[in-house]
Amino acid sequence: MSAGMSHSKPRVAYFYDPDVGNFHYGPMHPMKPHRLSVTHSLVLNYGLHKKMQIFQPYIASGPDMTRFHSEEYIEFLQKVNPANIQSFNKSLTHYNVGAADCPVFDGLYEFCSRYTGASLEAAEKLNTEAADIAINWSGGLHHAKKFEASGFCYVNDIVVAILELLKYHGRVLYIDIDIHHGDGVQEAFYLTDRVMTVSFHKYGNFFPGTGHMYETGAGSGRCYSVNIPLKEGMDDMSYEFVFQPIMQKVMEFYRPNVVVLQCGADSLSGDRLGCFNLSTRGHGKCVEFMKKFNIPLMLLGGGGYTVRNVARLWAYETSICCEEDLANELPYTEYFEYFSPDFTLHPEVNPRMENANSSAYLQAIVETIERQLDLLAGAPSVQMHDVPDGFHGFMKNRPKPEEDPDKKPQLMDFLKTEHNGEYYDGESDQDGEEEPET
Ligand code: EL8
Ligand code: ZN
Repeated sequence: MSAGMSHSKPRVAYFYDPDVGNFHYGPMHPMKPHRLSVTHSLVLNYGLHKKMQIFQPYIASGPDMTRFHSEEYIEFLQKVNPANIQSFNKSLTHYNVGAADCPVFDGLYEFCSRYTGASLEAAEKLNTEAADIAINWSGGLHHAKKFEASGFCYVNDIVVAILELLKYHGRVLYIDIDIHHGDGVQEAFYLTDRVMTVSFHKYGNFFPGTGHMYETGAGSGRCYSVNIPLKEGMDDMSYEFVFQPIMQKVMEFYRPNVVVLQCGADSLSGDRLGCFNLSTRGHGKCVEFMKKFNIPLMLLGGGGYTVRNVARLWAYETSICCEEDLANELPYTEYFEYFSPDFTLHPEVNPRMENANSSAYLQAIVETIERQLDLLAGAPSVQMHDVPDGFHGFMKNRPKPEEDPDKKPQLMDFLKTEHNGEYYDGESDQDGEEEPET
């Protein structure tokens, strides 16, 4: 970051597409892109737009997406729509689209282009050192796989953005604090030491069923996937107890050149689909902790199904990046009634919620993970290779960064080429949870 010796505030690039909140997964569906409009209204009415650069983001193309996803899958997403769905029966099943979790809705492909384009341009801002922190709350859709949709996620904007970061950064650290395991990102980079993935999540009878602490990577990626499986009821103190020592050790041992933090808001107390008990301040402490390392940082959204709390959290975490204190009394916005009856930024957590994570359990997890990290024989010696020409196709007319042979590695040799479940137990333990109270 450009802080240098005298403490200057980090340069924040914030991406917001005014149309992205108008897409709709369908009646009753818990994923509501409208939450992004509510978030943005708080950001504006707190005056945070004066403290950062706001960009209407690039709209990703098919070729941008097929840097990770298969061409057949992206072509399918481009073609399918509610009017022609009946002529895609086989493909719908094949690509896991059309059922309750990943429905076909009006503008589906356009929605994917917008949230993915924002994450891609956020990566470009960090690559060209035009910003110290880049924020895209519409991104963070961490379940999407190379060949299929999963868990409300169709295109994995995180993987696409990390591939862009790898053009100029030897080592990328991905951290996931969504309550669900970041399986799509872990799978994409499971075989490489160029990306370390660290996921804190609910594990046990919970979607997607992966994320056991013994999923540690394979081949060149052995030890570079880190999973912290947690039980229901995680509160601020417990979360800090595991997050800070583990991330401190990861930073010392892996020495990443850039950090991507998925800030899924479904780990907050009271989330419609979640079962943790974090406060906005407790969740935000993870952002504060990672920001302190003064390494280029990308913040992405993710899950989050109690809309008023998603907006509160992401507005608050935007303020942390801008180093601006926000009053607990919310400013008036067109969505003011969402925040009744308290109209405050920091809602109370559930004082009666039991924390199933005992101190002994958490201590054992930290010790196990620290032993895994001790196996890291220092930061990987990352050989830089020329990037194949095709990777400069993104935003062609943008100035190409100066040609620096030390900055452009080979990207594709580590992507999982097989879509196989060999590292997982095959079927994810799709939880049989009842549909939440609406
Ligand atoms: C629920 C899977 C979890 O409700 C997806 O849980 C997590 C995505 C995430 C739930 C529901 C779930 N799906 N990742 O945050 O970080 C297990 N799906 C659901 C879908 C449609 C729906 C209601 C629930 O609306 C209906 F189709 F019923 F109208
Ligand atoms: Zn989630």
